[in-house]
Amino acid sequence: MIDSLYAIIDAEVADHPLALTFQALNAGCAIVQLRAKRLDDVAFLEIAKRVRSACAHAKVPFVVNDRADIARLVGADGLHLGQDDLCIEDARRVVGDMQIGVSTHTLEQAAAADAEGADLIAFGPVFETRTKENPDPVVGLQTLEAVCQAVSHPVVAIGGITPENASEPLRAGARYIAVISALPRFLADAS
Ligand code: TZP
Ligand code: MG
Repeated sequence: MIDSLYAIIDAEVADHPLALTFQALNAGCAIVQLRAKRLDDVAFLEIAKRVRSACAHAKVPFVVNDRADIARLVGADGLHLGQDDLCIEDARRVVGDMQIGVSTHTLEQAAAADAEGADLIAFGPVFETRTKENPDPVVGLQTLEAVCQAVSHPVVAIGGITPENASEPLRAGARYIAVISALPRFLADAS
C-alpha cells in the first residue's frame, strides 16, 4: 500500500512539514506533494526548496500544489492544479512538459482533464473529509470506479482516506491514494 501512497505535506496541517517529508520518504511513499494555502511566497519557496531537495535525494517525484511559478523555480517534477487554478494550457506555458495533475470532482471534469492533457487525474473527495475548506460533495467508490475506467491517465483517489479504508479506492482502480490528515497514521503503520 505504501507504494501507492501519494503523501501530501500540508504546511498548515503538519507540525513539522520537513520532518514529515523525511518520514514519508523513508517509509517508501510514491509521490510527495507540498500544499500550502496560507504561506506567503517567501516561506512557500523556502520550504519547497527543502522538500524538493529531500525528494531528489530519495528519487521520489516532488509535486507543488497550486503554484506553477514555484514549481518551476524549484525544478519540481510535477504541478498540481485545482478547478480554480490555471488551466493546463496556461500552466504549460510556465512549467513546460512537467507532469501536471488536476483535481476533479465529477466524471465530466475528470474526462475533460484527461482530454486536455493532464498526466494524473485526482478524483474526490472519495470519503468525507474535514481537511479541505468547502469540499465538493463526496463522490463515492462507484463513481471513482467509473472515472478509473473512463480516463486514460492514472487516477489518484483523495479525501478521507485512512489506513482502514485505503484498500477500497485501490480496488476501484485508483493507482494512488492521496492522504493529508491520516498521513502520520500510514507512516506509523509502515515502520
Ligand atoms: N481535495 C479533495 S479532498 C482533499 C483535497 C485536497 C483533502 C484531503 O485531505 P484528507 O485529510 O486526506 O481527507
Ligand atoms: Mg489548487
